[in-house]
Amino acid sequence: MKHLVKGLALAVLPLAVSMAWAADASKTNTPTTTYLQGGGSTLAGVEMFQSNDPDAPPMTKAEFDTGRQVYFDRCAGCHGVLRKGATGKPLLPKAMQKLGTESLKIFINYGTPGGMPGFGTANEMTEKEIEVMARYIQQPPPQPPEWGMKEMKASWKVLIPVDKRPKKKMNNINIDNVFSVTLRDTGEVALIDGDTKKIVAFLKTGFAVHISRLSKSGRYLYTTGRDGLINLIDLWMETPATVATIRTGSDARSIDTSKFKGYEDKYAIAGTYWPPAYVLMDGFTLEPLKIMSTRGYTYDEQEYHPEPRVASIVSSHIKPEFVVNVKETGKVLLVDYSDIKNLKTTEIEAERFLHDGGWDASKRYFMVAANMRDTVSVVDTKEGKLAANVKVGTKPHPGRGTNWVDVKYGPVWATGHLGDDRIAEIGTDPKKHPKEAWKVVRWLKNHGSGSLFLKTHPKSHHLWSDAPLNPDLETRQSVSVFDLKHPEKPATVINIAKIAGIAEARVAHPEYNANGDEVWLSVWGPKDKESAIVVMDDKTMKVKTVIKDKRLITPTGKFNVHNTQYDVY
Ligand code: DHE
Repeated sequence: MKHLVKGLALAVLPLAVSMAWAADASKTNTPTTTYLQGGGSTLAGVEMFQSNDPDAPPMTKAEFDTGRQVYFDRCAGCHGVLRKGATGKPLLPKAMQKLGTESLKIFINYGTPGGMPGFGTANEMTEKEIEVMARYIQQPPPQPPEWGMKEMKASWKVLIPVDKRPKKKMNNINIDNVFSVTLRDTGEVALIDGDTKKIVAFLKTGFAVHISRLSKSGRYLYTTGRDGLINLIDLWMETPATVATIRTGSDARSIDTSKFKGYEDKYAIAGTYWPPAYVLMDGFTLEPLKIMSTRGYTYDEQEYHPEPRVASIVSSHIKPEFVVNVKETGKVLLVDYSDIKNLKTTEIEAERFLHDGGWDASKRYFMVAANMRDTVSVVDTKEGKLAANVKVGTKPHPGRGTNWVDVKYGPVWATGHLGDDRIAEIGTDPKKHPKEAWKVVRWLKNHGSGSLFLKTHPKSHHLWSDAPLNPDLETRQSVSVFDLKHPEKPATVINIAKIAGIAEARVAHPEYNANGDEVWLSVWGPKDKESAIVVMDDKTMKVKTVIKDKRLITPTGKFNVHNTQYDVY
């Protein structure tokens, strides 16, 4: 049986990667699911879903609705709303029908060697839900509604107008060292004072907030939920609170704000997975100003793609530009916000499928992972063109990556990988180190594959790297710490979950404090069990504090105000 699973998986879905294993299980625990768990139905007298594909297996309307919700929560991030594939393989009806319900159930239950989790073996889906999903993906994908200016304006709320906000900082918090922590499964962020380690506020946000970003001034914090809900949080208030919200679409991952001189805090930009677009907004109120679709042609095959999703966005410090990465077309857009009525964009052919990335230390070059092509694309934002496509390891996943000066090769930016246990150091100084520029100059060995994030800091000579998606428990609970003065030495491996005294958790997303002498790590437990944040002393690699609170549920990303504001990583 094991062989059959492996064989099928290798043949059909070898590259599918999903991180949706952590999706909110309660979302599927609807009355519909309870009905589904109740066992098979004879379907007599049950309202059926009217599929327009005669070859698709029958489903009741209730089963179809469950399938749609589960697909959105757990599958769409990797396979796409229209199922044309990206990080995961395409799941188009004809190919799925060819495989048939029984084979599909095996994939969903056991996962694939390429990285798709076993939703059955991990207790993420019941047997009945797996059976429903196996039939659901043989149906033509339903297209969610569009979301234009009318819908955005209707969703837009200014809770505290600009003239009613404080004129100066009203609290005693050192906001430079506040951490905004994603509480993935409660739809909240926790703001934690990095000096005192006390929780300042829990703020309601969108569903499974993806990232937090800071305005240039450091006063405003922006979050985006996977459901497209943006929160604008004012850190100057006595207790920091949300002052405006808007829904920019129904599926989203990215947000940033204008950082060029003269435009500080003026504009915000949010990218959406659905509808595939980005929207420019007033930075102080979130009023939507302009929506730009990203539908179009892939850079290489010049095939029309109906769903080119906006992945990472960064904000230039050297030009009035946002860098917008379009996943499925493999294009990087430099969006000039100096005149948004006559918007100019530079469209750069990079690689597919663009995902996450960050600046090199000079903040001229943007480094972005095209994870399914094992490539890091380097964009020269000064010249407005592609500097290089660098081949790295299997499925690079840098987060924003991290920068340091290699003892031999000069300035480098680095990424870890989902698909192997190496960290690739890429030379980033074409002036002083032209031979090393845009080449992998050194490989470091992480304690395992399944790495998502890594960090060092200009004041540190340590590099911290996680492996939260590794199948081995001990590995995903641990981090590697490298001594960058001696890169030839193996890393020190520390089990962070053990330090927190939490058995059932994975450890993710190292983030430095503003001073660069502490590293914060998320001990990310299941949503009904304990989680924690562990604060490590960077120099001694010993624990400083374990932050626990019963409201600290499923912490994942952590964003230090200072480091995020100035793009220090
Ligand atoms: Fe992320 C960054 C997309 C799953 C935690 N993630 C990003 C970015 C994108 C993205 C496009 C870059 C945003 C930017 O910089 O503007 N992530 C996706 C997905 O499509 C995917 C694979 C599946 C999904 O359905 O969302 C996915 N991501 C996850 C998780 O399961 C993680 C581990 C836990 C969670 O909170 O959901 C996760 N992603 C993060 C974090 C960042 C991120 C913490 C920001 C890293 C940083 O330091 O900037």
